[in-house]
Amino acid sequence: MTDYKQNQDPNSSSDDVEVEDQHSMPSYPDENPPRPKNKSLWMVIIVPMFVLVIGMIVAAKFMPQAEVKTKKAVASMNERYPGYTGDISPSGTVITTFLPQGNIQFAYDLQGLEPNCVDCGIHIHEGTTCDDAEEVGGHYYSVGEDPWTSMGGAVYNSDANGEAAGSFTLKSGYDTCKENLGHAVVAHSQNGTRLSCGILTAES
Ligand SMILES: [Cu+2]
Repeated sequence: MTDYKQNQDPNSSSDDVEVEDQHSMPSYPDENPPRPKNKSLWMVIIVPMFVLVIGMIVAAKFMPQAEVKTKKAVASMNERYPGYTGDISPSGTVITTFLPQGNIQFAYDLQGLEPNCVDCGIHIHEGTTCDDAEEVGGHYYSVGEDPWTSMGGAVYNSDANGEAAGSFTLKSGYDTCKENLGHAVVAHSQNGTRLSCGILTAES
């Protein structure tokens, strides 16, 4: 019987060569860094900041309008034009509204006018008084051509009872309430005579 002895030769180990191949440098991917943190920084800070700035710009655009309390001015037309001694005694109210597009909406509700006055004038004048005819002046505008004309639509038409109610819209160039406050509104007769006068005041 052959006794097989296990060959346990310690020198026979051929795995003795240790592979010291860990010299390869850890590679740093410098060329295309993914930078995930920077990207989220954009999303978290820059984008909301951008939205905030846009929001503030939009808000600022609407702020001046909110700052002006009133966009309407009213005039009581009960006073006779200074120096007018005729027998027409108009009364009533004018309401001017200053629209965002730079237009003035001019609404009137008048009584005591000449009956059946056709395309009779009613205007905002330069003057800021109804006490002195010399100071009421001409029409109040800054655009090239006078808009306070029948062509411009600045008229009223009264009925058989001498009443007139309606409105027209025009552009005078003075499109804010502030610019118009204190100015005189004048209602004219069919022949252009200045009949009544009222000062534009802020609507309460
Ligand atoms: Cu006039």
